[in-house]
Amino acid sequence: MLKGFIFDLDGVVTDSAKYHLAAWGELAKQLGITLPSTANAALRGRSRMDSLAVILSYGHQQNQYSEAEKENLADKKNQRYLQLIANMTPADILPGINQLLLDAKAQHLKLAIASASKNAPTILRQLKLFDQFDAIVDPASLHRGKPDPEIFIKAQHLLQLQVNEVASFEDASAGIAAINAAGQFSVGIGDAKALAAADYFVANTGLLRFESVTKAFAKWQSALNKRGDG
Ligand code: B16
Ligand code: MG
Repeated sequence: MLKGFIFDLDGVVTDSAKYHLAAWGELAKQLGITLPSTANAALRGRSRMDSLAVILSYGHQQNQYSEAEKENLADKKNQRYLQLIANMTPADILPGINQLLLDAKAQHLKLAIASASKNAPTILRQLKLFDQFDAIVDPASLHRGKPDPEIFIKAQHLLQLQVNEVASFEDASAGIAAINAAGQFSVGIGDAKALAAADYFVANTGLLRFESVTKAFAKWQSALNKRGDG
């Protein structure tokens, strides 16, 4: 039985990617690096330090800085990012998400956030959603990033639920891989090709319906039961 939803934040609850990209773009400019048009997709769901590595690689500068200097660069980007997200409001919640949360709450589902972002609590407060969630995984507590399943397993444990009792939502292919590796029901939102491995898919959050997700979950669950591993 479905008892919980686990959400990625950026690209699922809100579009913080545009602020990440703007802040990285400013840092890149200061370093004399031009970001390619593929940068947004490349940065999606990656940790802060992994994102910096991608930015530096665009300028062939990955070997030019000490670890301490890299920490400083990442910190500089984060300070700018914090300035940008300070302007976020509930209007920045992606379409369909408020209704989905309301419907899930009405059915007494527990809710968690599984985001790679250390700024997730700040963003949720800006969106006035912080109190809606029963658990927010602290990414600093993790050993491995997505596509490793660790963050989704942790969120499920924080909700005190079993693997066949949760549905997890992601916009990044590495996120869907992480959910699938955790053995959870995966909901992909965005690019059909990139998210082909998802158990259930919609092109954007505005198309998410609580009933459709629960129906697809029930189908997945009964297929698991038939196979004997549900
Ligand atoms: P921070 P998600 C991810 O969020 C973003 O997609 C990614 O671009 C960002 O680098 C990462 O969080 C870390 O964010 O610098 O705020 O700790 O998609 O996992 O919700
Ligand atoms: Mg995301």
